[in-house]
Formats: sequence, C-alpha cells, structure tokens
Amino acid sequence: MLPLIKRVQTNYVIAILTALLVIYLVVTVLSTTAIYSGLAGSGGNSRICPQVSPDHPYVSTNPAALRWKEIPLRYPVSSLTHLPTDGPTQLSSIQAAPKPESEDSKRIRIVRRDAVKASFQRVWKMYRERAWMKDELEPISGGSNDRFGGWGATLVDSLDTLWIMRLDEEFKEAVNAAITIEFGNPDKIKPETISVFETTIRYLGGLLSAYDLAGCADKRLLDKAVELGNMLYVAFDTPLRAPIIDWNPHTAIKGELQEPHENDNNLACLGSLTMEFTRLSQLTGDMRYYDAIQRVSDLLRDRQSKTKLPGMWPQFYVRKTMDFSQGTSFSLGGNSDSTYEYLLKMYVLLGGAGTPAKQYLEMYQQVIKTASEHLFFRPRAPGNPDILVSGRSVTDENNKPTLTPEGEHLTCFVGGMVALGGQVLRDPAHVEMGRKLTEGCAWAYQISPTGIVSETYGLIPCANPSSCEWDESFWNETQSPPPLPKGVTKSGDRSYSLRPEAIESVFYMYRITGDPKYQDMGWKMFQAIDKHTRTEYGNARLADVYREDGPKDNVMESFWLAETLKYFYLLFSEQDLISLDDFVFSTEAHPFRISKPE
Ligand code: DMJ
Repeated sequence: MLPLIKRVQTNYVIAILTALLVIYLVVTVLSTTAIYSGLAGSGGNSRICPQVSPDHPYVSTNPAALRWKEIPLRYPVSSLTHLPTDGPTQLSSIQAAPKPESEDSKRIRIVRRDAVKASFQRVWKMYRERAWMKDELEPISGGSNDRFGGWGATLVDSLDTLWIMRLDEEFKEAVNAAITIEFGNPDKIKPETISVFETTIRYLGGLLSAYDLAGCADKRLLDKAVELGNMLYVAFDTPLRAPIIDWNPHTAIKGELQEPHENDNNLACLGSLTMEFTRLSQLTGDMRYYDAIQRVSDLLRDRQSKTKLPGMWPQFYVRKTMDFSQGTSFSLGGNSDSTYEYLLKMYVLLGGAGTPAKQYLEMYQQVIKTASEHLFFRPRAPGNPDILVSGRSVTDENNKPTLTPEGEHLTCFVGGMVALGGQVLRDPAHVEMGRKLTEGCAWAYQISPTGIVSETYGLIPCANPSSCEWDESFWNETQSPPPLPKGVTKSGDRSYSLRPEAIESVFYMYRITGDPKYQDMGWKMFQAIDKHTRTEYGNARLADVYREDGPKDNVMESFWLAETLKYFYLLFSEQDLISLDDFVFSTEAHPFRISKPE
C-alpha cells in the first residue's frame, strides 16, 4: 500500500512541477511574443499596459528609483496638477487614406527601405563592436565618447528604431543592456553637470517609446524610465519650479542648494520636457512629472503676449526672474525649436482632452499667427519655386521687428509641424503652408553641390510673395561667385550634423498627403547624405556641404540612428507602421501612443 501511495505522491509532484513548468514556458513565450511580435499594422497591438490612476499609481520595484524620490525638496509644491480627467476626444484624422500601390512602385519602395535599414545595421554593428554602452561612436577614429552623461545615449536613443526596423534580436540585447544603466547612482555620472533637456529627449523619450511600442510588456523599461524621471524631477526644485538645464546631479543628491547660472536661459531647453514628462505620468499615474512641466507651460502661457514680439518668446530669457520681456531675437530654430514643436504635439498627446489640451492648442495658434507674419518668407530663387523659409525676427529699441532672411537646418521641422497642425485644425491652408515650408528645405538641399543643406544660410526674401521673379543679371552683378549656389547669399555655418529636420517634414507631408513625390524627394536626400557622410565606422558630420570633397568631423550624434534614419525608414514603409493617427513623435522622433476615446 505504502509504495503505491508514495508512487501516487511522486506522480502528483511531477504533475504539479510539469504544470508549473508549462505555465512558466507559456507565460515566457507569450510575454516574449508580446514584446517581440513585430509591428504588423499600427504597432504593438497586444498591449498589456497597467491600468493606473493617481489613486492607483504604478509601483516601481526598482530601489534606484526610490533613491532620487526620497531626496528632501527645498521648494515642494503644495498640491499636484493632475492630467485632465475628461476623456480624450476623437481627433481629426491626420494620415491620408492609403492609395493602391502598383507592383513596380512597391518594389522601388522596398529597395529604398531596405537600403536605409542596411545603413542603420552597418552603423549599429560598429556601435555594438566599438562603442557599446558609450554615448557616441566616433565615425572616423572608430573610438567612442561620453558627452551625454555616459549612460549609452546612442543605445537608449536607438531602441525604438531597432523595434520599428524589426531587428528583434538586437532590440532584445539593447533592452537587456539599457536596463543595467544606473541613473540612480551619481558615482556613475561622468561629467560634473548634465543637460536636463538632452537627458530627457534622448534617454527618457527613448525608454518610454520602447516601452510603449513593445505593448507595455517589459516593465523593466518603465522602471528605468521612473528611475530617470525621479532624478530629473529634482532639477525642478527651484523657487519658481523652472528646471535647471545645465544641472549638477552630484550637488542635488547631497541636498545642497541648487542655483542655475545666468546663462541657463535657453527657450528650447525650458519648454521641451512636456511630452516626455506627460507620457511618464500617463503611464504611471504619478502626477508629479506632469505637474512639473505644466507649471512651466503655465508660466510660458502667461508671458506669451508680454514679449517684444507678442505670440512668441525670445530665444533667451532672464533666468533669475523668468522674464521674457527683454529678449529681442525670435526664431523657430536653434535655442527655441522644440518648445514650439511641443505645443501642438501636447494637444495631440493629451488626446485633445480638457482645458490643458486647449491651452496648448491656443498657444500654438498664436505662435503660427506671429511666425507667418514675421518669420516665414518666400526666397528669391531660380525657377521661382513657390516655397517658404522660416527665418528670424529681431526687434529694435522701438520693438519694431525686422526679418533676418536666414535659413537654418533646425527650422526644417516647421513644415511638418505646420502641416500636422493643418490636419489637427482641419485647415487646408495650413497644410499648404506646411508644404511650402517643407519644399523650401528640400529646395535648399537640391541646390547644394553635395545635395545637403548647411546648418545656416542667407537668402534673399521676396518683397511681395505673390510676384517674385528671379533676376539672373542682378544676381550676377551683386553676389559672390560660386561655390555658393544661386539664391544663397551667405553660407553661415557650412556644416551638416546628420540632422533629421528636413526628412522629418518630408515624412509628415508624405503621410498627410500620400503623394509619392515626397518619397522621391526623400530618396534623393538619403542618397546624398549616405554618399557624403559615410566613413569606415559610421557616418560623420560634414564640415562644409558646399564642397564635394569637404572635410568630415569625427562626430556621429545619436539622433542619426534615433531620428534621421528612422524617418527615412518610415517614409519607405507601409503607411500604417507608426501611423500618425496612433502615435505622436517627440522632438527626438520617439513615438508615444495617443490617448483615444474608449
Ligand atoms: C535633436 O536632438 C532634436 O531633434 C532636437 O530637438 C533638435 N536637435 C536635434 C536634431 O537636430
């Protein structure tokens, strides 16, 4: 009898163990499938995101996240602003309905897409071999550097591109590496100070979008984002709750008084933390992050009409008092760009919900009204193309604005933004304005000897945009000889840093209109960039785009993989891969999922 009982018991134990093993395997396979199922359709549909709310926030089990959270604040807030509780609205649709594609067009599109992917894979292999977990791979020497905190900026910034390109094994490996980064450990931070702006857009954005795209399946990514969010939150611990951008985490973690220096006054860095911090609150239910950025946005709103060019903020402000009424230079480019970009995108990210979403949309509308009056201009150019460029406006002692007719690569995102705004606002005139701005940058690419535009360049504005004839003899008499292309008066900064803004706008125009001419436009850009920037170990910044044989610099910014190649890849992909109706891109091209009505 006993041996029989023993046998039954043993069988029973084996059966339980087998069942447990099967359950474990099923769960593992399912979650791996959920994480690595690829992006058929609009991406990451098998979502298992935790249901969170301010009353039931996501609880991170990561002790490093707590370390920064426990630092006593000198300027704590008395109550937290919450994300709007009104449900998201049905936003108007952004993308054009897909058109039927001939076999021939499909073949060409796929050849182009695969060329972009091959370019990414080549560089990724080099990064993996020579600069793994370093901030940047140096494309000429094959070395590496740590210019962004030393946490592996290229690795984290590229996570979602790996996902989008369906490089599943590489994605898995990169995630496993990313979750070992110690944001919570100040001893591991290489430089004395870090840029809160760059850390937010490259690292926090990278972690959040990887988590979002993978259907919220890998909680380790969210834990890492919380750890970083808790660290960055401490940078807001100032009297007016405006973040310090050039921030010293070593001082902060000791609880010492944090004081920004006078030059910590760049508009782009101040207003461009909104999307990442909002997404972190949406995903965790912890309102501290959203509260932090909403206070900054309210401050900007209150000052928007009290500047020397009402409707816009100057590129630099007085840091101590957060005074925006003194600055005289206004631009949508460097030192300002993403603060403007995020106004419209915040409306979209919030699903158009409640007063805050409306606030962002109104701020955006005022900006565009001012910019179209004072910054956008039609340049005089051979062939009289019907294009626009976003310049700079400088006010004099009587507050009279004057246009500086200067193009800038960093303003090339404006075409895409304005076209997106046209769809959101259901205003075809804005889509047309976006087209002209996008094609203004594409034109500047086309006329350059390398097929790439420089960081800045001078142009001749048309006095009357509706009649603007190119005058060849006037040009020959007045302008400097080649190599500057016809229409370009000064070269300014002649470099190209592998930036994405021009292809970004081309991508938006393609998704919004469905017009294949934008794919052809993008393909020309890709070929030019690939040809001129390719080096043995990666792709390098060009020092002079107006010389075919110009020198290269030993720099490859992480946004080459995170943004530029991602937009190229998406331009030649199926239109429902990261649809603009489901996702909104951060300034570093990290897609965040848009809240939709139930
Ligand atoms: C990126 O880091 C971001 O797009 C930022 O907003 C502007 N500069 C670079 C790309 O040019």
